[in-house]
Amino acid sequence: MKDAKLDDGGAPRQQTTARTKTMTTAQGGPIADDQNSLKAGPRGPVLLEDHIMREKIFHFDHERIPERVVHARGYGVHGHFELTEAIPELSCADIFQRVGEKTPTFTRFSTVAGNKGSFDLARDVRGFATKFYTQEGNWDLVGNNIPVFFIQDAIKFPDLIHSVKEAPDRGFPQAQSAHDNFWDFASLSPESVHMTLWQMSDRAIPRSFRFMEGFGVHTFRLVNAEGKSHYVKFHWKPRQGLQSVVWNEALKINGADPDFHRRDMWDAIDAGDFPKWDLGIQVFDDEFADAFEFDILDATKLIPEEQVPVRLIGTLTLDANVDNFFAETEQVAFCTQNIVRGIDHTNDPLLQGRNFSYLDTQIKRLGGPNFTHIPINAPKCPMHHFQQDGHMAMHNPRGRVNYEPNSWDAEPNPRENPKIGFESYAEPVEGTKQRVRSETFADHYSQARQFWISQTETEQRHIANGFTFELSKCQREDIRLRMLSHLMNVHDDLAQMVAEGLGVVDMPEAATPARAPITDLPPSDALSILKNGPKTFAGRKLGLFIADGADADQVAALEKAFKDEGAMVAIVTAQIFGATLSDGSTKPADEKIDGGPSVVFDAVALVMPKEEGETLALNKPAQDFVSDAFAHAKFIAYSDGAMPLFKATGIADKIDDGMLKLGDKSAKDFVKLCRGMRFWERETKMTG
Ligand code: HDE
Repeated sequence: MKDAKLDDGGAPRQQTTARTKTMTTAQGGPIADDQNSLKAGPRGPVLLEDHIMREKIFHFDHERIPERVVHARGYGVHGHFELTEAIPELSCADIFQRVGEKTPTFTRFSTVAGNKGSFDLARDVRGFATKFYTQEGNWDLVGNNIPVFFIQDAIKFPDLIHSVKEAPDRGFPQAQSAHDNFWDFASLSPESVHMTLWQMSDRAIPRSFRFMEGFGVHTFRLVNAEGKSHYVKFHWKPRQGLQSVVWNEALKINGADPDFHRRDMWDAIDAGDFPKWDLGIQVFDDEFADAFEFDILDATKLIPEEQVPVRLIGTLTLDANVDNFFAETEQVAFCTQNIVRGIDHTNDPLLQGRNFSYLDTQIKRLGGPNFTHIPINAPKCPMHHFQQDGHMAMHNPRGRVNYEPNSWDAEPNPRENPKIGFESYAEPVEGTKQRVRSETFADHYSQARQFWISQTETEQRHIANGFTFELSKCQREDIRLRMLSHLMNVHDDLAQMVAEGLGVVDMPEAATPARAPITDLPPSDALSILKNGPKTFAGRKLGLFIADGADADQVAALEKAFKDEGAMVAIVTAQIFGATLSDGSTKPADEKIDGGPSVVFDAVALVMPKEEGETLALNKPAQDFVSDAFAHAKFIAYSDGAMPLFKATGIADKIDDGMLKLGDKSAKDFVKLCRGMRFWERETKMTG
């Protein structure tokens, strides 16, 4: 409604209705006019006395808090964890005791390198951090979507992050590792070679947060009521299956929809399609640890699932979007030190460093030690302690007792409780004080090779292309060659493919390994995305491009078949008002063609009469819709009328088994085809 006061400078403002509330200052004083500042006359200076304007602008000036130094761009969602298998024999953690019990959670997904306003589909590791509000305190599992890390010792973390983030002199490149500084650091730190293979793989360009795994990365401990400990690695297995996009697609998605991942999560939850992950544990003892080829304290190594199977013990369901992004997603503070009785740390030097870093960074980021008073961070179980005061103290104890021991018996007067209190695992520790790296951490290539040989050909091609792309962005040849010298120790095929991609004629000498790689580690299927893809098209999205005169039956059949599968369908047209179908009905559009390019869909269908196909053949966004879907190996259904568009984009004579002609085949046949996600065969016929 138009504001009367703005127009006539004094007429009464619109009446408040039962659903609106009187606007007030932060001090609670009702506000009569929020449009005009207090002035000395209509054209006179604004008066400093205007406490309403000053308060409003002062608050606005202080809206921002420092963004996270890493993982600045993220997206948080509420959910719950339900225990499906109790493990009292392994851990006395309260959360692991009663099958069927639900524990509330908050999960934040993130990219690592980009700033808060960067795009979602950067080639990057994704954070996967979950806070469990257990009845015995908060447990934060602060993991990533990749099970290994770049470095072995936390003291290298600032260097790693400085190298990948924008250069300090020029302030770019942003949200990407494709530059000299990162590859300089990586190639001078052979311990990061294994992780770079994961980072160059499609794991680093997930289709959605919903379709990726999560890993606690480090080895932790589970400790039972008798104080007995087992080692554990935590895994999140998505019920939705694994899926990624291709690199050329990622580049285009970032332009078409920089919020692609957060929008996907919001939309799925909003539609009631709640994503689920199973919590898996790999449990092992000292005997296994001693016999294992690598050091279980080395975060650049994983334990193949074939060697220690993943046991599923519970399910995480994400079922509610936040009410307020800042209050929840921005202010949530994960700390690896937040563990509960029954879970403990190990001597992994990366984990030990993290335990210092997270608490420290939260104090700066959230302005003081009372960030645990912010609702998203506060435990949901009772808590009593003598911590007091400080900035923004919200929970202030009553009464005179604020120290321990004391002889008062007034309530509340918290006391220690050895029966249920946290106890560190009684690990015998002894050693000489020295600044060293254990020799057991020295093998940097064997698991990189194992990762490589575990991939399908398509995935290997993508990894080699990833290295080629990134190293091609390095201006210094010596950096490119130094990285290549490491890849030569991983696998000849990889080194050759990258060398060819870069146009290297004289291969460098292979890097000298600190320890000879093991070359006979067997492949592990669990490391491949394509071997662990979804079995249905559920949760995916079809882009249905239609034009005036489109066959109403074909459109309806496609919509029905995909909805029955549990997939979403977005209608795309040349104009946002939609299209008039063959039966005279109007089909409203979800996207105009240039706002809904095929890169934001998992599969596409084109239904249009020939005349419209001819007009659209001259439309650049329509051409891109078709040629990108084809190049990105997507399944394509089409009516005859789309042929002029196919001709204009050069694919009319390349019709393949990933394309289905409606009429000859049904919408249901197309759904079946789409369950394969991509028609990878097509990719082998393309270069670049
Ligand atoms: Fe983090 N990391 N990290 N990290 N990390 C942060 O804490 C740090 C590491 C991870 O959604 C920071 O609250 C060090 C591994 C996630 O809010 C900071 C080291 C893994 C998130 C920090 C690591 C992670 C962070 C920045 C090397 C996977 C986002 C803001 C020893 C297991 C959490 C913050 C969220 C965030 C430090 C390495 C995961 C600075 C020193 C390995 C998912 O404290």
